[in-house]
Amino acid sequence: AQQNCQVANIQVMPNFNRTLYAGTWYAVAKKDPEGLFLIDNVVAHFQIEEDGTMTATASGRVIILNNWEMCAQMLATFEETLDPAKFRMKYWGVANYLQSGNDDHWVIATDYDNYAVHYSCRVVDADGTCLDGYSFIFSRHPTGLRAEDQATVTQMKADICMLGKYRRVPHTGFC
Ligand code: ODT
Repeated sequence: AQQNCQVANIQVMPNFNRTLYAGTWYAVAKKDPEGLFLIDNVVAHFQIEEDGTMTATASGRVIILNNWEMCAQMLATFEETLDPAKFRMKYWGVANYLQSGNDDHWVIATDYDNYAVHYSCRVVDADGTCLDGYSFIFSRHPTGLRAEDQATVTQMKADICMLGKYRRVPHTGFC
């Protein structure tokens, strides 16, 4: 495990297989970026298009304009890079008042059937560490991670230098 927290040294999923990754993932924990957007009830659906590219939809509870709580419907396309587990995610909302942007989207680790650890650094600091980033822990199961996956996921949180910075993402049926 790397411990110097250089973004450039972060290890991602070897031989990432987007076809196995496709389908529904429930966020169970999140490390927020500055200016948090998706709060809870976050579910993502990845699909592989006929041309082989990966796209996704996601929904989650957000609060916009100070006090307006709603279920955001989001869309994303993924641009490949030289590393199959590292994408650029272009995202936007179904409604134009939702966030849009272009973030790194790295798959750190997944067993495809139970858990996935996602990482995105938005701003790399002058020393090479991440100044502003976010990460989702995903489960295939709406009830959360299996007990046998928890140690693996904790190790991954440490490897990406975000251990202790996560909060639970409840699923209450809001979205
Ligand atoms: O919630 C935040 O604070 C930052 C996240 C903003 C980007 C959300 C865009 C979602 C677009 C549709 C996405 C699909 C899949 C996403 C999987 C993980 C990362 C968002």
